[in-house]
Amino acid sequence: MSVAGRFVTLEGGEGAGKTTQIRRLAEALRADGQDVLVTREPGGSPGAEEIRGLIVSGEPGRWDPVTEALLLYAARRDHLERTIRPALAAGRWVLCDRFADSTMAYQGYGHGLGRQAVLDLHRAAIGDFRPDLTLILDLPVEIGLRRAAERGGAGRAEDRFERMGCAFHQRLREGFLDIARHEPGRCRIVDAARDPDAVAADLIAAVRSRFVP
Ligand code: T5A
Repeated sequence: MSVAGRFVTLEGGEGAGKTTQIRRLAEALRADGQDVLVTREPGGSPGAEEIRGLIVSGEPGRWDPVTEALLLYAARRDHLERTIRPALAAGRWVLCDRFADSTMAYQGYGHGLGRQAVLDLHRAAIGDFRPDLTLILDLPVEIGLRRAAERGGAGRAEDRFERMGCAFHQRLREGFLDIARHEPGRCRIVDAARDPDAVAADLIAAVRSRFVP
């Protein structure tokens, strides 16, 4: 495979399996000889991890949507400048558990901020920076929320978004699908309701087919 750094993001709703799958994808790419960094949002740099605590804990209505989006983009800029760009410049592959599409889906579609407001914020905070490839793990809302609950979702310190109700989660699922319709060249939708091995095989194949000549 190429030695150039690549930026690949995994996206999806609650309990979609991003954390499970990003580890497997990293293992497969390392076996291909790539130097891989796994990171996450919100977070991924010391400053952004501090901001994460403000975003993922507390009452669901703690922040209005604009404030929430500003916090997310403050964390994202720090993550980009301190972690992602240096790794890409060093030729590493960066696999990121959530990135800007989560803000579009959760705040733009889920909380009703709208596409244009999120696009404007994106441009102001990080310009035209975009992933090379985005893998969207899609599954019915009830399956994802059940998985998150079984893992110990409700009552966790970080369950603020899981408690936002089914209608919210349905809007953000539609939001992720709409993002893929707007950018079919960058986004791949993967059926995440299947067993982990089947999902992993699709994700690894999607990455190899996108980057291997
Ligand atoms: N947020 C984030 C925004 O609102 N806007 C933004 O811009 C950003 C970046 C934190 C929260 O922040 C919000 C969204 C989030 O609510 P997070 O830390 O990624 O983001 O939190 P979650 O998405 O809630 O992470 P989860 O851990 O719930 O989901 P994952 O990582 O998708 O799922 P995973 O791998 O932990 O799996 C969940 C459970 O399901 C099982 C696993 O073993 C685990 O128990 N599982 C499966 N079971 C059956 N079949 C499969 N295929 C399975 N895959 C996993």
